[in-house]
Amino acid sequence: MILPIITYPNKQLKVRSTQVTSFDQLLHRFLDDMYETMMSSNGIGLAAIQVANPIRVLILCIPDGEGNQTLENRLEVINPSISNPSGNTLYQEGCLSVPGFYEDIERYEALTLHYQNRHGEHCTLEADELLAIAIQHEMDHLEGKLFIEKLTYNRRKKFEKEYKKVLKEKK
Ligand code: Y12
Ligand code: CO
Repeated sequence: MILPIITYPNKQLKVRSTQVTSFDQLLHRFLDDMYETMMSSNGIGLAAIQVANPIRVLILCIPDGEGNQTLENRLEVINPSISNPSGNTLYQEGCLSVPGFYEDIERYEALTLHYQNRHGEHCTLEADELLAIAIQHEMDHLEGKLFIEKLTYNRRKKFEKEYKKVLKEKK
């Protein structure tokens, strides 16, 4: 089932998500719905709060070298934390909850991700490049943070002006 994605400035996006404790069929169905929703919107990452569910869940599907998003690359991340962050990198980020806006954001270049899978099993993953960036972007959502909050004061002002226009055109 495709779920509606909530967009900025919806205040729900500011909510801090809570830990998952049940790894049951309801969660599995929700993960499948998140995947369908993300793929149908041409996304590569989605956090549960973006579909109005404030739980510590995110999904990713990073395109392969040919630009294809395959099931093998589908990653379901529950109750994540990171360790060993290293380096810095700039990448032009976009977000399904801030449609039409892309901006260079600085992130760690590499990190170790600790998380649980849909069965509650504890997993570890070494991430770099786009995967590391996407993990950080999605984990910010779990804290109620959007990438636009990382913009400089002037860039943020410009964004607010541009975004207002986008919202007006949509009406
Ligand atoms: C690097 C940077 C950001 C992330 C987080 C995941 N972000 C996305 O998946 C964003 C996808 C996106 C897709 C859009 O739709 C189309 O391109 C058709 C889009 O649309 C518009 O802006 C109109 C915006 C964002 C991971 C890694
Ligand atoms: Co996002």
